[in-house]
Amino acid sequence: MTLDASRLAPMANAIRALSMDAVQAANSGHPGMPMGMADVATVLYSQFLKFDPAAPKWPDRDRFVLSAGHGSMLIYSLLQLTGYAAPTMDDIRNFRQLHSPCAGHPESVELDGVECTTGPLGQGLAMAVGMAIAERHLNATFGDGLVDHKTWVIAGDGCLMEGVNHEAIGLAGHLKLGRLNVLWDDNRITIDGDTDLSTSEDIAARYAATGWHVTLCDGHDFADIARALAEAEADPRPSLVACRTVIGNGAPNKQGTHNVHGSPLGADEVAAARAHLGWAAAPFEVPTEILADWRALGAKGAAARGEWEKRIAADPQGKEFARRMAGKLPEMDEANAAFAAWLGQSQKVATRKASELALEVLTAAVPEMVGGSADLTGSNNTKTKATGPFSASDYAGRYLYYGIREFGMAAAMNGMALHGGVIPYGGTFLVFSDYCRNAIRLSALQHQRVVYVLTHDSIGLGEDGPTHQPVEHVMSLRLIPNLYVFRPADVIETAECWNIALQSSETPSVLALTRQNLPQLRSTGEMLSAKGGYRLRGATAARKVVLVATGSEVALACDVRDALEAKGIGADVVSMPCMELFDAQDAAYKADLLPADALLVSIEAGVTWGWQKYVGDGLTIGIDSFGASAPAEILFPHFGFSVEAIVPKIEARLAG
Ligand SMILES: Cc1ncc(C[n+]2csc(CCOP(=O)(O)OP(=O)(O)O)c2C)c(N)n1
Ligand SMILES: [Mg+2]
Repeated sequence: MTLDASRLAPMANAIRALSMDAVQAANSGHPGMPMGMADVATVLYSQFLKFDPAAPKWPDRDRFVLSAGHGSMLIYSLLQLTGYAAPTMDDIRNFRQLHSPCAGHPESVELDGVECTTGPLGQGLAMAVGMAIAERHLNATFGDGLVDHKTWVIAGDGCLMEGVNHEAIGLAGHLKLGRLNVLWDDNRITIDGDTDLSTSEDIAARYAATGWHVTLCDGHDFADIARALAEAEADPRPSLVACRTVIGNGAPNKQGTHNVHGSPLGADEVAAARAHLGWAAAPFEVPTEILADWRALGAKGAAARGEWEKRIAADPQGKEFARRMAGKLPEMDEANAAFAAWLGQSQKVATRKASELALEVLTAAVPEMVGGSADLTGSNNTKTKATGPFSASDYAGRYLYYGIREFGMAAAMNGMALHGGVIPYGGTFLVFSDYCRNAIRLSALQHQRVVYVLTHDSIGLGEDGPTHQPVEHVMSLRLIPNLYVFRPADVIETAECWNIALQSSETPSVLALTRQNLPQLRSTGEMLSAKGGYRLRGATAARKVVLVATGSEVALACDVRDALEAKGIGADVVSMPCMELFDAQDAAYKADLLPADALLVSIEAGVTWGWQKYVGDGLTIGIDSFGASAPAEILFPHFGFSVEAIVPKIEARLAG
């Protein structure tokens, strides 16, 4: 729909008015960005973006990501004006208030029209890269008839300045994700003031150097914006459109300054802006003709969606596409049978290897799994026969070489999961989870099924030393709400944890896996890991001790138990591959496993902090310092992880 400036200007002013009024009413928020980008957004929505407010989750819609999430009123305005069921005008009146879906920063779990949760600068754009990857992959798999959309991003100076931007655009440029278009709010202002306080980077040159197409426009000239967006759309490379804008455009006395970034304009300036813009309507009211133009624009997407509905109904792959987009797993009977057969074996492998064995089975059974690694494929054991490389020349591939870009990988995986139709998993060393921690947090906050394969999970990695040996990581990841942190003890638990991770469609998972080999401890039982913790060995003599361990320390706990039993001291071993799942069990189950009348002892090659909640004033065996460079067999006893060191401690406590 091509409207001339006389119609577009008042439409853009509706965004400006709603934004300044909502921020004013909340007495907090960011009016500058939505007012500055109102013109660009109006052109995007009126002439370029493919969307249907009546079907916010329509799979072939364009994805729009407001990476500059502080400008949330921009997207809330757009959703309301174009006719989405939510947010309502009342929701907007309650911007930033409890129970309004119009949170301070846009949240994908609050509003169907919000594609991803943004606010942590840089990550929206990086997630958009993942969305563009998913689009190309599904297009290569299902064809143009079902998958043919673009990804549009509005990003600010902050999004471009963050380190993750470098990772994200490097990946996008390399993969030639030409359907990704970033509209940069080039207003030269951030919170502290002018951007020349902190940067003198040639951003256009940087993007061009990573394989992007770069163009620019006057972000307040509708025709020029449309010209630049058309150029971006046509170029086969990912595009950056530098939209030269004035922050807070329309607020006559404050625009162009950092004062409009994150504070209400104030009653006087709001009145002055109304006069300046010729906006006579009361707060939260949009004049009928202007609203009609917006609604007409919203209604036009129904036709394209209708055509698509016809195509999917007629497509032989339509059902499979719908299954994947719904996030439903396929039949897993064969995979389950393969795993059941493992019980009868006695495989002594590292859990990273066990994960690879599980992945061989799972990636063959679940075609939507798309793997990858941040340049540690051979260490993370993430590549399987079923997953060929995903590249600019083969988007059907299911394995991403993310390069040394942990944060970029994690954010891309969030974008892929949010896009839908794929289940991303990716690997790096556990110790580098800190590099991508905020993206892991966003997986959890957004309820996304992303699986982090984090190997080399303790001092057990050996000679690489303390820089590579995680100590606090497993426990600190457990602090993140809605994240399953699995530390499986053997090949059987590893397969179980992988299965749980795949079945958990609203929760991301971390698999903390060993470099070193571990004996197979289980030959019976089905999906015991689903309870988070379970009794692996029962006491023979009268029970005095319960040893609770995870991962590589479960085998040690079994040895400690045997030594105690030989001395007539009865001891159980509880394997606890996932604290979060154990915590969800009922009180009776937990009390049965961790009885009050026994000495409770935790054994984990990580910080002891946190174990007290299970063992009370029992014993916590762990490592509360950094590790050291040496072979693993030397390090474990050196740090007290041996039968010889642990048994006397237990005996002393029992005696004392
Ligand atoms: C990772 C991260 N660091 C810091 C912030 C706090 N913050 C929010 S907006 C902003 C400035 C962003 O500047 P810009 O993107 O140019 O936005 P504009 O002022 O132009 O609206 C900062 C530092 C954040 N949201 N995320
Ligand atoms: Mg800025």
